[in-house]
Amino acid sequence: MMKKVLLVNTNMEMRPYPVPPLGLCLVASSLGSEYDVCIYDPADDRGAALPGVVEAFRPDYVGVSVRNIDDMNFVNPTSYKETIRDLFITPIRDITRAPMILGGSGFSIFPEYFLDYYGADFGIFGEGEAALAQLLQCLDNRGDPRSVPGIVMPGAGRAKRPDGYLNLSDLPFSEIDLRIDYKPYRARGSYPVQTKRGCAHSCIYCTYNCIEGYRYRVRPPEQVADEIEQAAARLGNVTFEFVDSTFNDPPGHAEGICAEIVRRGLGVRLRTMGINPVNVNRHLFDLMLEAGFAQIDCTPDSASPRMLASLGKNFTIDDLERTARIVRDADIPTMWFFLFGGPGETEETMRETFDFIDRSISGRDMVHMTCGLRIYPGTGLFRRALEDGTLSPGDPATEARFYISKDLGKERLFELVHEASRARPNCVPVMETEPSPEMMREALELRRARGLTEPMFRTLLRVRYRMLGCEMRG
Ligand code: B12
Ligand code: SF4
Repeated sequence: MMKKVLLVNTNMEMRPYPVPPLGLCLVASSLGSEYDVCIYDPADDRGAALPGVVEAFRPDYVGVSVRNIDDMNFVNPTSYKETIRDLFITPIRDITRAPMILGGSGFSIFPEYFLDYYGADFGIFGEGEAALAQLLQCLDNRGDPRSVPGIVMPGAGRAKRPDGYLNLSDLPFSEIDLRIDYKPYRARGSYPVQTKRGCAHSCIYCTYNCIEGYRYRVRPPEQVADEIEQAAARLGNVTFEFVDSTFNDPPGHAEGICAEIVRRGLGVRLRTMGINPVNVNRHLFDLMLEAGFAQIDCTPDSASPRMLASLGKNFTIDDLERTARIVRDADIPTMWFFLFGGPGETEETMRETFDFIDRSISGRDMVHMTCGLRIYPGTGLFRRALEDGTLSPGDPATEARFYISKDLGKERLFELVHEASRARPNCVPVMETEPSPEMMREALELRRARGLTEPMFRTLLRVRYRMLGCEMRG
C-alpha cells in the first residue's frame, strides 16, 4: 500500500504580505506519485483544522516546514517558535507517533537546536527535494538515514552542511495553486518563483548562502518561463515574484529569463528582490520592463563607502550611483532598503547614506530604513559580535540578537533614523512600514478613483505625502 506523507506549513505571517509555501510545494512535487501526499496550509483556519486532518489522513510520515523563526524586528520583536510548537508540533504529536521530519529556511539556520526544541525525529538541512525522498525510502527499507544529504538526527551532533547539491535543471515545478488553496494569497500575495539557488558573495550578516549554498546554480530560462506560463494560464492575473538571493547575478542569467518571457509574449506582471548593483545596466532594465516588471527591490544596505566595506558588500559607491541613475532613467518603481547600525557605523557614515538618498533616489520611490542587524550563527557578524562583546560567549543567538555599532548606541541610532524620516516623507523606518488601516483604506480608494495600477507602495506614498502636507518629489 502507498505510504502517506502529511506536509505541514507553519507560516501564518501576513506581513508584509502572505507568502505561499513554495519550498513545501516543491518538496511535495519531488515526492511524485510514489507517496500519497497531503499538504496542510494554515492560511484559512490558523491551525484549527490540523488535528482533524491528522486524524483523518493517518500519515505514515509528517514533514513540518519551519520558514520564519522571528521577524528580525529589533524594536518590537515577534518570535514564531512557540506558536509553531503550540499550534502545530504538539497537536500533531498528541495524535500520531509517525516520524516527524523538520525542514525549511528558518530550521536550516539552527537545525540541531530546532530538532531538539520540537522533539522531532529527523531534520533536513537546506534543500529538501531529493533529501526527503531519499530519507523516506531509507525509512521504508529500514536503511541507514545517515547517508541522506543534510540529515540532522537527535544525539548525532552537528550535522554536515551540504553546499547545495541538486542540479536545478531537474527541479520540478511547485504548482502551488494545484497543491493548496491559493485564494488566501491572491489579493495581497505574489506567486513565488526561483530562477537560481545560492549566492557567491559573503555579506557579513547574511544567511542566504548558508541556506542555499555558496555558489550559484541556475535554472534554464526556458524552464522558468514554462513554469510562469503554466501558472499564469491557470491563475490569470497574479504577480510573479522572483525569490532568488540575487536576481541579476551571475551576469546574463536574468537577461536570459527576461528575453524568454518577452519572446513568448507572456504579458505577466513581475517583481523581484535582490537587485545587485554590480550587474545593473540599462539593457537589463529595458528587458525587465518589456518582460513585465512592475517594481524591483534594491538592497544596497548602505551608501557609505566605509560601511559597504565593513558589511562585505561586493559593490562600490560608484556601482551604486550608476544603479540609482539607471533606476531613475528607466523609471522603474523601486523600493530601496538600508540597514543602519552595522560594525563601524557612525553619524558620519549615516549622513553619507542620507546624502545619497537625497542626491540619487526619487521621492516617488520608497526607502525602508532598518535599525540593528539580526545576528545569525555561521556569519562574519556573529564572530564580530563575539569579539566585541555584543554577544556573550556560548550564546547561540537562537533568540533574536541584534548588532548595533558601539560608536552610536541604540538611542542615537533611532534618533538619527527618525530625524531622517521626518525630513524625507519617502523614507520609512522599518517599524512604520506596516500601513495603518486608515492609510490602506485611503490608498485603495485612491487606486479605484484614479484607476491606478502602479505598485501599492507608490499609492501609499501618495497618501503619506498628503498626510504630511507636502508635494511628492520626482
Ligand atoms: C524570498 C524571501 C522573502 C520574500 C517572499 C516573497 C514571496 N512571494 O515568497 C519577502 C521579501 C516577502 C520575505 C518576507 C519575510 N521574510 Co523572507 N526570505 C526570503 C528568502 C530570500 C527566500 C525564501 C524562498 O522562497 N526560498 C525558496 C524556497 C524554494 O526555499 P525554502 O522555502 O527554503 O524551501 C526549501 C528548503 O528550506 C526545504 N524545505 C522547506 N520546507 C521543508 C519541509 C520539509 C519537511 C523538508 C524536509 C524540507 C523543507 O526544501 C525546500 C526546497 O528546496 C529567504 C532566505 C533564503 N535564502 O532562504 C528569506 C527568509 C525566509 N525570510 C525571513 C524573514 C524573517 C522574513 C520576514 C519575517 C521579514 C519581515 N520582518 O518582514 C518576512 C515574512 C513574510 C511572510 N509572510 O512570511 C528569514 C527567516 C529566518 C528568521 N529569522 O526567521 C529568512 C531565512 C531570511 C533570513 N533573514 O535569514 N521573505
Ligand atoms: S549579495 Fe545578498 S544574498 Fe548574497 S551574501 Fe550579500 S546580502 Fe546575502
